[in-house]
Amino acid sequence: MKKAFITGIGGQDGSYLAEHLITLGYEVHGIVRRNSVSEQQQTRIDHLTNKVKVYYGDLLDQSGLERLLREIQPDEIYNLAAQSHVRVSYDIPQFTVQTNAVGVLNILEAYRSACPSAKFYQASSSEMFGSAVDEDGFQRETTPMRPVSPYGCSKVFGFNIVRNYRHAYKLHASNGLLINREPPRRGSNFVTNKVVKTAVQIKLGLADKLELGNLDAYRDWGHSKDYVRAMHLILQQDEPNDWVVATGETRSVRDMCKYVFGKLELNYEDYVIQNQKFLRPEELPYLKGDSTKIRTELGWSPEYTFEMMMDEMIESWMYYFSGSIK
Ligand code: F7E
Repeated sequence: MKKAFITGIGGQDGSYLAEHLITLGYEVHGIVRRNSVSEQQQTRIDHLTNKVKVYYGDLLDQSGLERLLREIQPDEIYNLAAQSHVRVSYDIPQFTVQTNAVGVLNILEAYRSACPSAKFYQASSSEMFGSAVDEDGFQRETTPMRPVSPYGCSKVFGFNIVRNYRHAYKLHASNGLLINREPPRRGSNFVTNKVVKTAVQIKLGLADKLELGNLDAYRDWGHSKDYVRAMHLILQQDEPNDWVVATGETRSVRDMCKYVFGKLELNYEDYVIQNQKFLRPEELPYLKGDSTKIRTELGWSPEYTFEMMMDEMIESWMYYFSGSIK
């Protein structure tokens, strides 16, 4: 039985990845950060309680990571833990950089010392491309990195230190450069779930407006379940590498509002207003990933369309607020 160790197992990708690995027969271990409301730490993995081994851990606590890796001796390590909110990275820039940059170095050091023959996956991000777009409108493995947030800058360090350790210490350490992943388990302060949750509340008479930031930002939105399959696939290769994982389609926040409100037989223009507080000091205006490399070399492709994913989120919030699927 293969063993996997997941940092950020309580997050959206971590929880879907744990489910995926369990179905493949893995023994799954993971860490969650301690906070004062313990019920909130494992809500996304409550249904896996007897199937995963969860420990307290933190990317900033290298000795704790090293001890766990030494005890568990995993075959695969997935580093998904991060301060993952881009706008919030402006509020807590030092914590973001400590966790997302120095934290990667910490787990790499623990891995190198405790179980160097394991394979390592780093959750890199399309935010690393920032304002750089190739002439054909896509971002791909060769696109320059010009991040536009403390989050993006911290992820660039994580990406590069993984490559550095791969070459310097001959470690099987890979980067997945993932574009936005949006399942129903997404935090509701990210735009997709915020739009769907509030639109459903409006439909049910529980809210009367939706306050957003920039409606004209374009993103390439895929489903986390498709992306965790890619993470696992990346670690099944003989050689480590870097891979962009994306749907290749882009839509604006406005397009998404139009779709979600339309599905609920509402006109988004009657409810959506802009609030300055959701604007970012510097915005990444446009994202569209080219995942040709992983599609052609590893045979990955997404199963969810944008519409399937948004419909799933609408159903999930409908069920949450009204107890029935309408
Ligand atoms: O914003 C705009 C906002 O916060 C998407 C993370 O997983 O993907 C994610 O980062 C867009 C931005 O995700 C609101 O300005 C408008 O242009 O859902 P988001 P993100 O910043 O793209 C990347 C790949 C990651 O790696 C990150 O970890 O939507 N937007 N109005 C808004 N965004 C939010 N959150 N809230 C609004 O009210």
